[in-house]
Amino acid sequence: MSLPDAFDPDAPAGALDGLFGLPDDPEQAAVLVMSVPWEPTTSYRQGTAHGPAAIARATLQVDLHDVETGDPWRHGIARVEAQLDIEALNARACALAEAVHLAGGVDPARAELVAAAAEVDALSEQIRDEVARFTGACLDHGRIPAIVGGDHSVPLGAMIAAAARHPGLGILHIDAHADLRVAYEGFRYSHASILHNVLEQAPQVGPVVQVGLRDLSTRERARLQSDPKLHAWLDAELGLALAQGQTWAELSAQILAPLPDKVWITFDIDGLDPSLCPRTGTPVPGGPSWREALFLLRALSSSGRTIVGFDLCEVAIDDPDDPTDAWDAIVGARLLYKLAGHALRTQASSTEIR
Ligand SMILES: [Mn+2]
Repeated sequence: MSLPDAFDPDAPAGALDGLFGLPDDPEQAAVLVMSVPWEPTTSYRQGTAHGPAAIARATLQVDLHDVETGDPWRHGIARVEAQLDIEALNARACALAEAVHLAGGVDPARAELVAAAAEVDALSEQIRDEVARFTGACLDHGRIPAIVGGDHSVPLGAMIAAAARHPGLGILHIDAHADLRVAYEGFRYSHASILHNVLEQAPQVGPVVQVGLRDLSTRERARLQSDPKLHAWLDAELGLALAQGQTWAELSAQILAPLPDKVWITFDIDGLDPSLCPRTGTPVPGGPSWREALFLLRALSSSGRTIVGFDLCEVAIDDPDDPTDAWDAIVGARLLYKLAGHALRTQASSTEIR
């Protein structure tokens, strides 16, 4: 797969171009991106449903040569439309969820809240199945699937589909939260439950490596200590090790050690230092810096493992019509390009990408 020779990677992107100013041609692209503007279970602060469109706009000012991964653009990065009207489903689900959020969760004595949460769960299963269909089709055709959320409930179907095709699949999960809650506010498919749901609904998933965790419930902490699939790196532990003189390179090697040959990356932007994502739904102080996160990705893509696909969730902006409200999307667009570049680096022939 390659672009026409006439394409100039240094030319300014036009407003009508696809992601990163590249032709939006899924037939010719190695990385296929599905936008999933979905956020009904966002419990604190909304705006991540604007994430995919804001990221897409911000990609137009990303330089296409990447000093770490080479020239990912040569392999093509194109959007694929969902077969569902996700915006309409999201509007419906958010309207249903609003009363639940206002009540602080589902009160079992209030039948209307129980019914609303059940309907949100059913809509969430439609999203899960559509994301699984897309991911499975990408993998079956030798492409790299990339899911852009939306809240962090979005990529459940992706990890189900990827694990079905790669039994034992490892998950690299970057997040401030463990996302191991058994439902949250009464929503089974909550952003706070994604890893619990992955472990429950994708039993073929192997080791799950979690990085940057700094906001845990008591039960989540207990599960981290008891579930043999989970390899969690609390941000406090990482900070302590760095303060005591361990290097990030040493820590990165230890972090990645449990991962098998095939890896899915699930990246919640709130895992990063919140100066990089101030508008995300549930920001928490601390977390890896930009450089640390990119080093970890580089260590992974240099390790001989294959990144089979990835998702990027929880990038949010407040006002999609305000061009100055773009910082989080700028970070998200650059992270999307880095993720694509590192995934390609593990799959493309070494003569093309070093
Ligand atoms: Mn999170």
